[in-house]
Amino acid sequence: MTLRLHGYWRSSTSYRVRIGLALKGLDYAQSPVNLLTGEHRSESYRAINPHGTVPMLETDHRPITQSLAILDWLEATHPSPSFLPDRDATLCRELYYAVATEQHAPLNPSVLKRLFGSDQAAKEGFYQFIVHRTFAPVEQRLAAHDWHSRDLPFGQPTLFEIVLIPQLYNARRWNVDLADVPQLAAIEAHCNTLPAFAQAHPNNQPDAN
Ligand SMILES: N[C@@H](CCC(=O)N[C@@H](CS)C(=O)NCC(=O)O)C(=O)O
Repeated sequence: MTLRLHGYWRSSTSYRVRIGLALKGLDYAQSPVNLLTGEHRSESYRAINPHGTVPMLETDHRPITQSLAILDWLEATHPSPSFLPDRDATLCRELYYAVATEQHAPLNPSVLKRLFGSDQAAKEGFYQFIVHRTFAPVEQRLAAHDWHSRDLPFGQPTLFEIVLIPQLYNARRWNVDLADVPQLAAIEAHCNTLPAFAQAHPNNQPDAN
């Protein structure tokens, strides 16, 4: 199978997919799409991906857009190791849906620009508000959860970590104070020691600068 990922090094949704591909042990080529110069809005890119977003994964059959659909496809076509735990899969889904949908969507650069123009302070304030609104309840759910292992709430990397780690990376870039989410910070520290997460890290991508 030939796979080609169209993504951007700092895009958190591209980062999700890179972690997923690495956890499944899959090789893939990369075609960087520069979000800063607007390559994702070009006619040629939109002809294949009308959403005009990254990531997009080209497969032998058809291109797939939307990071969660790509991760679902990876799970369906390469079931082992699974992205979901045997136990507590519903809690795992609850947590990753919260981070992926409630946190990521309103923090997209195009949304921030539309709301706040070039007012960086207003963007940062909004960013910090949205991050805390999502992370605080996730942290509480984790405190009440019987962790499957010392380092990971579900005993293995799951869709929760795949979605969480890129959002923590972004939160740090936006100067969000993460002192009140120590469990999330500990999960991040652990994941960053794992080869799949290190390989997928933005700094290790061909278009990183
Ligand atoms: N729901 C989509 C969101 C994709 C998305 O918003 N990607 C961002 C980068 S993280 C993007 O391409 N933004 C371009 C823009 O906002 O113009 C997914 O999960 O793939």
